[in-house]
Amino acid sequence: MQKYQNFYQEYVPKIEQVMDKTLLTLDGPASLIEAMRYSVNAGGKRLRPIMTLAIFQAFGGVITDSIIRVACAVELIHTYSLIHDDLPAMDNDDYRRGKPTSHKQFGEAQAILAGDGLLTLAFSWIAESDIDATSKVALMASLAHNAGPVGMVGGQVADMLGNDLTYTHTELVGVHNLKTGALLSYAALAGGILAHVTLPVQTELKAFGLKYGLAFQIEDDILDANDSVDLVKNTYPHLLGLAGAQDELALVLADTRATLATIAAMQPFDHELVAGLLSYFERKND
Ligand code: GRG
Repeated sequence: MQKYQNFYQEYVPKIEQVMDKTLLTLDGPASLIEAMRYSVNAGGKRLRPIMTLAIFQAFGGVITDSIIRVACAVELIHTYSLIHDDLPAMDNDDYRRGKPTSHKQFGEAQAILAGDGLLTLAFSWIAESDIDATSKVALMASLAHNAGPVGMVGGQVADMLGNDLTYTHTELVGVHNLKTGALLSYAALAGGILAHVTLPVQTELKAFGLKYGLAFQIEDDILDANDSVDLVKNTYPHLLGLAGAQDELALVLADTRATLATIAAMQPFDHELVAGLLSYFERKND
């Protein structure tokens, strides 16, 4: 756990420096770049690039600024999704990470375009990097798949359709896997692709990220339920009760840890560093 905490303390500032330095070199309209930088620099846990970098290093990779930029592509996609999710046509939120949302700060049109800019820039950061061509294509294909209509965007649609439906447990897992799990699954896989692990290990890394994402979403549902009087439809506490949701979280976390054990039996890696990613859950459930 300490190993991961040290890694996190070291790399979050580097992630933020590389992202902002690169955004500042963009030769686009100043107002657009300002809106993109506003949301990218608004804070956040940086969990997705941290996951990629921790897994990359755990399999023997040497982290450089170039690798950090590639790892941050998923953070750009995550940031765009939050900007668009906050828009009046979706969740209509005024604040995100303690600051006015992009559309509150810059207006709706600029917020939509800042999101569009981040979405497309993510692919440039991979395509224009100095990594080998095979890894580039694998990363871009997987990111497009997991962020798009059969991934996060599809999950957001299913989530919105849920306003008029009550999902079963299986359906709820499906929605969460797409909306939240898909980007985390990509983040885990990306670390493996960059470290050139075998295809079977890549498959298990994808599974690790997906399970981590499900746990992340159950945790988010539980935290929201603790903060509100009414249980929101299509959440774990509503479906299973608060105690049932806690039990489900414990089961999913055990399954997530088991996947790391499966990977360790296939290829040696720094298990302690990657297992540290699960400290996100331990802190809150102590
Ligand atoms: C608009 C295409 C589109 C997609 C939106 C990500 C998303 C899909 C919606 C955001 C709302 C939400 C609660 C999503 C679940 C995933 C989640 C808990 C996101 C927040 O991620 P964190 O906690 O955020 O990593 P920070 O601020 O730390 O980066």
